[in-house]
This record gives sequence, C-alpha cells and structure tokens, in this order.
Amino acid sequence: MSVNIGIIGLAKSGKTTIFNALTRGKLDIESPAARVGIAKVPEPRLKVLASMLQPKRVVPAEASYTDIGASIKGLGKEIGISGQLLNQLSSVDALINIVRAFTDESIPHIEGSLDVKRDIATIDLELVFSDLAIIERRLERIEILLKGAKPPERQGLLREQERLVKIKADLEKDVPIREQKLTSDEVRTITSYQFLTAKPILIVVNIGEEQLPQSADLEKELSLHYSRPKCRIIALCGKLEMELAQLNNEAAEVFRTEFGVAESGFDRTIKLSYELLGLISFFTIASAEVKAWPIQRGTSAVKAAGKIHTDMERGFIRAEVISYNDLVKCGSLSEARKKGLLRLEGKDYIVQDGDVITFLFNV
Ligand SMILES: Nc1nc2c(ncn2[C@@H]2O[C@H](COP(=O)(O)OP(=O)(O)OP(=O)(O)O)[C@@H](O)[C@H]2O)c(=O)[nH]1
Ligand SMILES: [Mg+2]
Repeated sequence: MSVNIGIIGLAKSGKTTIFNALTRGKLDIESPAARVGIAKVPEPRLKVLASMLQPKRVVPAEASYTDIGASIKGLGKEIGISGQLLNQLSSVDALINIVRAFTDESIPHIEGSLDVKRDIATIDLELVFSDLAIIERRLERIEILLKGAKPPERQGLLREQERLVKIKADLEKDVPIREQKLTSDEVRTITSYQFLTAKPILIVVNIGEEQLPQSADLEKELSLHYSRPKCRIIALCGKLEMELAQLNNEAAEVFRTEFGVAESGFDRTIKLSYELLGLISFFTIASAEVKAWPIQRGTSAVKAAGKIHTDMERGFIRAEVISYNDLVKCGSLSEARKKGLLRLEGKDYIVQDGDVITFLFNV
C-alpha cells in the first residue's frame, strides 16, 4: 500500500489546483467532495537505471493524495472537527497545508487580507483543537472506566491517563505533538489515536507567478520559522505547476527555464513529503522491469521483501544487494557480479537508500 497524504488549508488557498498539479489530474475546482489521486514519485535514478538496462517497463513508486474538499477552519472550535472529515484526516500519513500568498482581486481571501503566518497559525490551531477534543473525550471515558476497573486494567488506564494529561498540557501551550518530546514507548501507545498534530506536515506557500523571482528568498525567510521536527515549508506557484503538469516533460522544462524555476515545485513537494515520512527507495530489476519501492528508513531486508510479496518475506533466504552508485559504475549486473560487488545479505540487513536488490526466496 502506498502512503496517503492529505491536502488541507483554508478555503480558496489553492488546494485543488495543487492536488491537480501533483496527480496530473483535471479535477473541477468547484467540486466540493474529497478526491483521491495518485502521484508518481519522481526518481531520477530510475531514469538512469532504465537507460542502462533497457527494461520493458519502468515502474516508479506511487503516493496517493487526498484533496480534503472542505475547509477545516472553524470545525475544530468546540466539538472537534466533524466526524467524516476527521476520519478522513486521521487516516492520512502526512498533511500538506496549502497557504495562500498569491494576490487576486477577483478571489477574496476568506480572512479579508493576505497573511501567510496568520494562516499557518490558524490551521495549526485547528489541528490542536481537534486533538484536544479527542483527548478530552478519552479522559472522560477513562474516568468512567476507572470506577469499575480491576487492578491490572486499572494500571493500564492510569498510565494512559497520565500520558494524555501530559500531552494535553503541551497542546494547550500550542505545542503540536510532533514537536513534543515523547519516548518511543509513549509514541507507540498514542499511535492508535491518529492525532492530527502528530503527523508530519509540509507547508506549501502558494505564490503568484509575479512572485516567482522572490520565491527562494521567501522560502528561506519562512524556513527560519517553520523548519521544525517533522515540519517543512516550501513556496511554489500552484497555478503554474498545474498548467505545467498538463504538458509533456520537455515542454514543461522549457517553460520552467523561462520562469526561472530551477526545480519543479511538483518534484519538490513529493520529495519533501517523502522525506518527512522518513521514506527511502530501493530498486528491483526483474523480468524486464525496473521498479522503485518506498520503505521506511531502517527497514530490514526481510521486511522490504514483504513489501513486494508476503511469500518473499515468508520464504526469505537472502538478498543480493548492490548500491545504485556501484551498479551505475559497472554498467550492468553481470559486470558487477564479475567485479564481486554484489553482496549477499541476510534477513536483518538494513536496506539503504538506492540499494538495488534481488531477493532469493523459496515458496
Ligand atoms: N493567481 C493565482 N490564482 C490561483 C493560484 N492558485 C490557485 N488560484 C486560483 O484560486 C482559486 C481557488 O483555487 P482552488 O484550487 O480551487 O482552491 P481550493 O483551496 O481548492 O478552494 P476550495 O476547495 O474552494 O476551498 C481558483 O480560481 C484558482 O484558479 C495561483 O498560484 N495564482
Ligand atoms: Mg478545492
């Protein structure tokens, strides 16, 4: 299963525009419902491998993006974000907050004026409210459960209560869970709540075309404030990105150069959301197919095999591994084999970014 990233933001900030750019979709921007689209993860190394090995198929990794149609502003106030919306948000692995910076007289800003920092704070606060509402409900429930609980159960409830009270106190000081210092044990026990402020977040500042020349400076300035644990910020022009996404790569490149946009905003958004999630890529070359696979950094070879097929995990014998750089230097797997650069690794080998792997297994 690929990762799922939820696109949120204030009304008319450019969520659907950027969703379309990422998924090369043509969603009607007026459509209110949440929509899901797939983005192919840009991976330049895949291109190099393909030109070297001439496979029949090249399969990039995919990420799915959900355009959360409704604005989440205000929904968190008293009762927490409404049920269906909260379910949708809770299930994503990471969030992208689209913040409006483009000027357009014909599209009134819902707050009456442009203010990037205010809008970032507004969304942060909504997420905090939502988590606080969940914690308060759970704490009430724990109180009730404690009344009839037997000793072992009681202990578990008390521990949970203690943790939630601690997290709540920090949330009340506007510290999102992703910035709170929690032990890995604490993190494990709260995972099931799917707290919104625990999710990695990428802030995308949606600038107008006329601001493109200043985008690098703007990004640098904002990064000073917002580069925090599991939080990154970038500036891009959603409208331009959406238009470029409809073109073929060569044509898009020509326009990019014209606008002085060095790297595609589309590429950067996907790459950064990947990084925030702690994902790396490994590659497989088999049956005329070169394929990129996303995995969590720190994943063992046997678990990586399981991403491809459960049989491969169950019947795992060994992994034949070569780094991308070594393979490119050799020019082919057979040449690498001759040079002794293919390593045999066992179950517990930690897969590295760019590893090219052949799994040996029996079924
Ligand atoms: N000038 C300019 N207009 C933009 C840009 N990005 C989006 N827009 C326009 O802003 C309006 C809102 O964009 P959407 O993508 O629909 O924004 P949204 O956040 O999905 O809006 P809602 O779903 O209604 O909350 C549209 O008319 C877009 O064409 C941009 O970078 N520059
Ligand atoms: Mg929209």
